[in-house]
Amino acid sequence: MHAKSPAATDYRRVSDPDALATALLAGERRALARAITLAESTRDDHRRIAEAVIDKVLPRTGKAIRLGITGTPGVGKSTFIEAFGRYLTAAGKRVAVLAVDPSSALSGGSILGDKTRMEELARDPAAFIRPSPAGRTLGGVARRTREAMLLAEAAGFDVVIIETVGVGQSETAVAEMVDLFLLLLAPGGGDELQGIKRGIMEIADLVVVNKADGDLLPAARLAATEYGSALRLMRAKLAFWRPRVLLASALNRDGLDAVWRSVEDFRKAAEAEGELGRRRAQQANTWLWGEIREGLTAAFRAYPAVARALPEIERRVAAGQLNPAAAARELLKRFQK
Ligand SMILES: Nc1nc2c(ncn2[C@@H]2O[C@H](COP(=O)(O)OP(=O)(O)OP(=O)(O)O)[C@@H](O)[C@H]2O)c(=O)[nH]1
Ligand SMILES: [Mg+2]
Repeated sequence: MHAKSPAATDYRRVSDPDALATALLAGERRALARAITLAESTRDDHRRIAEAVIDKVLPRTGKAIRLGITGTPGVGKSTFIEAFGRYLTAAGKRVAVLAVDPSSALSGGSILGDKTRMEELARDPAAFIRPSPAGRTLGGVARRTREAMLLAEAAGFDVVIIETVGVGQSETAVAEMVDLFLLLLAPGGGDELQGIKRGIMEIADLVVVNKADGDLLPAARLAATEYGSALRLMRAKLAFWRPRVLLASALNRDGLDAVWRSVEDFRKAAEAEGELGRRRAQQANTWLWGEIREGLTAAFRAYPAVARALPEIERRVAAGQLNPAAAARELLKRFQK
């Protein structure tokens, strides 16, 4: 498939937006990897190239199904994504897997870093796996993941899976960039034991109880029933969709087609209602304002008259000597001059 010409190019060095965009649109995975690396870079010149590439390919984005997957450590995310990813590529789809994990910068590790559990998918020519970008803020990590998602779509991936660990704030960030959100659970334990926050249940469009195999099968069935009742008691997030609870075994690769059918049902229902377009328009607006906030904050901090006064003002606010609202007004006045 990747015959002569792409192999002749070392995309790790390519910095011409036109060349990168062309190769990316042709589905060249190394060009995609390079474009994402540039988007993740902290260097301004790199980011400018990435932005130019994104500008060029933007009309070719938006066709993929964007799927968020979350679950607490050990529930089987890696195993499930490998199994589900292989199921999809066997069905002729191209699958990109990205991760949002702001904690990885601190721990040094990264979800999806454990390639061991996704060996097959990592070697699959129809799949593309990218670990979470390093970054100190969730905002920064989320922005880079959004850009990686657009780039992957332009490169022709039909399904973009965004993985996150179901323990922090990252689910909300992921919910703001996907079409549907899948919560992976393990049998038994109850939600407290599984460390699941109610808020995560509320944003789930699909709940999959994994490990429904062997000795765990009865417990998985019970958990599915319990979560089904819990979901029925919550107010519906969407008028056109009732969250579903499914059973699966990532290990035995069971139940994957039912998961995919639900994803497709969701998408069809959302499209019929015009909801998919609305959701994405809303997400684009949220993204726009996130960027504006980040850009303004950076400009504000760098502004000399602000930068000079900031340490002392922050100190006095912290010491309770200065009202934060008044302090902010004072700093904003300096910025506006
Ligand atoms: N019985 C059974 N075990 C499973 C299944 N899926 C995953 N496991 C096992 O559960 C353990 C954790 O699986 P992972 O896929 O690494 O889970 P994870 O959610 O990616 O974990 P973290 O990356 O630590 O967050 C492994 O020992 C898997 O073999 C399943 O469907 N059935
Ligand atoms: Mg994992």
